[in-house]
Amino acid sequence: MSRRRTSIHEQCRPGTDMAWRNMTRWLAHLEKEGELLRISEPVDVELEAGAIADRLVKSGGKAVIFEKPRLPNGEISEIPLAMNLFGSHDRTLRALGASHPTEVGDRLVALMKPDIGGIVKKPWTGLPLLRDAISMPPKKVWKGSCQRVKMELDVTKLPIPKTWPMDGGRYITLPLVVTKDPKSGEHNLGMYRGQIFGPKEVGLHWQIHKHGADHAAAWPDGKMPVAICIGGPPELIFSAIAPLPDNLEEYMFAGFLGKRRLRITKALTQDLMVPADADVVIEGWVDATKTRTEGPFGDHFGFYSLTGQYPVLNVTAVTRRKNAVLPATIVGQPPMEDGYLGEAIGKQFRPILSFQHRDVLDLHLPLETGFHNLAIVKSKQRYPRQARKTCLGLLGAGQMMFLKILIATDENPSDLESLLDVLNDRVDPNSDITIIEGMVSDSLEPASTFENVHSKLIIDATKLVTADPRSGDPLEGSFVEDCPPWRKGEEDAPGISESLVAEIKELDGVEDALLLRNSMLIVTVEIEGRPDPRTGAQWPNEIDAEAQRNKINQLRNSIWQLDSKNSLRWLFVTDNDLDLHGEGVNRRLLWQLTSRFAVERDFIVENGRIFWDATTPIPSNDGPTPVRRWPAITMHDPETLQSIERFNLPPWPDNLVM
Ligand SMILES: [Mn+2]
Repeated sequence: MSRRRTSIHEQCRPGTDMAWRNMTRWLAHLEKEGELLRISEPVDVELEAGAIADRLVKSGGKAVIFEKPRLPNGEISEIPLAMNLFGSHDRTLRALGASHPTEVGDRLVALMKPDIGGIVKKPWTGLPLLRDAISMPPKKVWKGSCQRVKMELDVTKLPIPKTWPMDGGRYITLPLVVTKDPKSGEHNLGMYRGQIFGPKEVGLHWQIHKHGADHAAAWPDGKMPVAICIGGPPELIFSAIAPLPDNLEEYMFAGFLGKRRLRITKALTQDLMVPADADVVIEGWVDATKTRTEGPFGDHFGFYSLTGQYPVLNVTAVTRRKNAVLPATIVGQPPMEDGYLGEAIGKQFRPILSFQHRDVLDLHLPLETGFHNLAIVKSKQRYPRQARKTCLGLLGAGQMMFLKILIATDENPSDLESLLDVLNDRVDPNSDITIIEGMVSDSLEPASTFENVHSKLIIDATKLVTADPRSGDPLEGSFVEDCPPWRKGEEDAPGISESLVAEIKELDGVEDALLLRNSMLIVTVEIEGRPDPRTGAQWPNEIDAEAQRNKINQLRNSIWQLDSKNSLRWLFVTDNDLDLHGEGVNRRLLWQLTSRFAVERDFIVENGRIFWDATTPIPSNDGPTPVRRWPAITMHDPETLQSIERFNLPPWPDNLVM
């Protein structure tokens, strides 16, 4: 590499061989491209900044830098706050230093390929090889720019936002949490939100499934060193959220992404190495045996994640770069910035996924469903039921263990219309549905019957291959399995008529109905005592819950009765807060039908028909399956929405809930 000094702008061209190296360069690039909104008048870090960022991301707008973030005590922070830095497809791609959506994954696969013969024979050798392939050890430097300014021991002075009105406090939303393995000393970088409890205390929300929690569980008694780094080059932020195997260090991956060894330096008060170019570093220790109530927090499913017990970081140093900027994000009802981040990461890792799961041809995790609720999988389908096997394999791949619904298709998985077609034409409820009970779920999944445990639904909407027993062309010595002709593609799939839909609309309790395809109906209802979207429901209400169950059952039975030919194969019921004929209804449908729904409670197959209840469940103990406390939906206060009108912002899109 040439040592010639180049100007910042020269270094900031997207798609070149350059890494961003620090946050300043990324911001300079955004500014040059006209994608950075500077707000120089004071903006409250509590609620205002988040609402502005939300409006910008929802309208496909610019990144924003708040030059004078106003702290809750009225002081102006000495550090600017930056939000929506990655809030579009194109911006995430450039932040990754990539010029096309699978560049990173292609580079990784290329590194692994020399031994491709061995991997095909012994696929389990792939992971260590991935680690060897990325032989980019971080580079230790004596002085990190992240330690240039030593700050007062008071994290409340940082411009950390509170993004939603019912949040338990202010949260670090893009934290890079550094932990290390007590035995090997290997470092991990993970993104676990940090709740500001006080000047020297930060809550650490590492979920039980995360690598940081694994380190904590292995830590011997005593003070475990932990650092929360904020900012730094985008490649560092991406490496913290990338779905890396536990044996691949994020520091190495950051070097790989940036095509240059990551600079790290010794923390000042803890035995840890931290990224030298982070904007802010909060050092401290954790007693892994002690916890405190953390939450609630308006989260990426569009719900407040409820309170839970999590460990606390006891702060021993706060340092920063000279021109530090503190990046933050807001999560909530999609589309949100984390959706774009997740989508970009998903695409970039697709080649690796296909390398390890060789039957996966394509995969779509719609950002409208918060990623973990739904995966649409296009699989190789050479032998009978191969797609089902592929789906099961995916459930073992990293974060995909959290998926609730998997749909296998032969069509383009990103095309929602074609998805509806195949669900209508190629799903026989009697034989294309697989439910796996009692599996791992995300701690943030509110609909699951139990925290961290739920059932999974696999829907096989693929064409039948010739060797399938249903194809009618049995293999020697095998039998034919019953299969309706439409499932074989021999005739059009049966459905119901518009006049039947009109009759259904007249039924007691039906507010509105929409026929998505000829065998797929969605019905909205009013549920008395439904948890208020603004507050949620903490405690069981057995009377309302029973009335809800009765109403839904009655409705189901009446509709089934009207459809005497069993031609309605999909019946979805949801609350009447969804306008079935409004603009953008499909995106909202994806969110609503998957987020208020638990497979173990709300899914019934009877007489070749599927019933899917996506009404907000009322907490209850007495029903056939319990319903936990229900979280509030993230919504801005009317006063906040009013106060941000003083800025010249693009309008809210009109297909949103709030
Ligand atoms: Mn890790």
